[in-house]
Amino acid sequence: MTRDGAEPPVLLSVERGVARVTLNRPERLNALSVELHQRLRSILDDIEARGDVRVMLLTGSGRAFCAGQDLAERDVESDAPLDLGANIETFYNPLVRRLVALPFPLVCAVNGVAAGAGANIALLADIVIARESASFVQSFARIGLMPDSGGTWTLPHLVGQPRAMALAMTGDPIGARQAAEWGMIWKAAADADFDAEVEALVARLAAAPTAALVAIRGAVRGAWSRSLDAQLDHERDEQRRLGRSRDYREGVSAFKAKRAPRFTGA
Ligand code: T3D
Repeated sequence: MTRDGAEPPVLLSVERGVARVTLNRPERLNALSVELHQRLRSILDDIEARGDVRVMLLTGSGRAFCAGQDLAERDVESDAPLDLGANIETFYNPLVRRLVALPFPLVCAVNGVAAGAGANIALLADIVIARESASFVQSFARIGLMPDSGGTWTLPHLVGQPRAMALAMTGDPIGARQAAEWGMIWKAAADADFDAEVEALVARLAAAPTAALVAIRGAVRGAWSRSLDAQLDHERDEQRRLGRSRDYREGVSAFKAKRAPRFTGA
């Protein structure tokens, strides 16, 4: 609860290396208000600073993941000047840049509809798992906008230009199962199994060699803009760095001793 007794717009709990971040405005389908952005930013500050987080789980309260920008905050009835670019520069772009550079993996558990910036934020995660009944909606063109939050970059990389273009131009929803078949997300889980699958996934990642997972993210994302030759150099440099980590020593020792590794993330 906040000081005035209202529920905070984003909830945080940290347990056994898992930071659970829950967008929490269910009556507005977790739409992104200024207050929510500010709270999310301070939560990211907190979980990056504390040093015991090995994976971040982002999900939503209620029946939606996130419906994008809170349109109730947009006064289109008056003649007041509107500068959406300023809002993007202040909130969305810093958020996107931050989420793809977290020092631990990011899992998005898409529990329901993800629309507008909500969809594109979800698609930034290292692993996206969605309830089978969830959907993704590039709803921007329905209100006279184009995709933001990296959507015009992420979507064509994930599903190719023809599908990205049609999704963005029509604003038609795509169901989780179809999204998984198209390679837009990792997995659509049956609604009944969703919570258990998410828990198993984040527990597994929290016990994984964190530095290696972050290096994997950097290499895979970086490959979109590097040549094979440059990628080979990148792999060599990163492998050199990881080869000096305690987790590498632990992984090989555990393999030789035929026991489960105990990675610490270092
Ligand atoms: O502005 C800038 O800074 C630029 C940045 C833009 C980034 C963006 O994200 S732009 C895109 C903004 N988002 C949208 O356009 C999506 C709007 N919402 C929808 O299209 C639909 O609500 C959904 C497809 C997400 C879900 O549809 P449905 O039928 O399941 O639910 P609903 O009945 O439409 O919504 C339920 C309630 O949530 C409803 O309120 P009510 O009538 O019960 O009082 C609805 O108004 C509210 N709601 C849903 N989305 C938003 C919202 N309220 C404010 N902002 C929303 N984005």
